[in-house]
Amino acid sequence: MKQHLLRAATAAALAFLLQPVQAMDHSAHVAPAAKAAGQAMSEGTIRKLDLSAGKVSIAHGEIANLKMPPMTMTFSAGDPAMLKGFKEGDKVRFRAAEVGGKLTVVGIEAAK
Ligand SMILES: [Cu+2]
Repeated sequence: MKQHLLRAATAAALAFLLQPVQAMDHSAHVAPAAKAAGQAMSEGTIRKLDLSAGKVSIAHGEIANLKMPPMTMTFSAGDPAMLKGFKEGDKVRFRAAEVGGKLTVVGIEAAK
C-alpha cells in the first residue's frame, strides 16, 4: 500500500515537472486587464484605509506612469469596493492613474 502511494506521488511530481513552463507562470493571472494594456503596476504599503470615503493612503514606490517618485499619499479608489479585504500595513501592487483630475487607484491586489 505504502509502495503504491509512493509511486502515485512520484508520478504526480513528474507530471508537475513536465508541465509546460507557461502553465506554472502565475503572473498570467495577475491583473490581466492591466497586463494586457501593458500597464505597469506600482508597489506600496497601505497606511490608511477609509472605505466610506473611498480613499486609501499608500506609501508607494516610484509610479512610472505618473512620473512620481516614492512617497506616501492618499488616492481615491476607482471603486471603493476594491478596498474591501485590505487593511493597514498590507503590501500591495496597484495601478494608479489620473481620472478626472484626481489621482485614483484603478486596480489593487495583495503583493506576495
Ligand atoms: Cu505619490
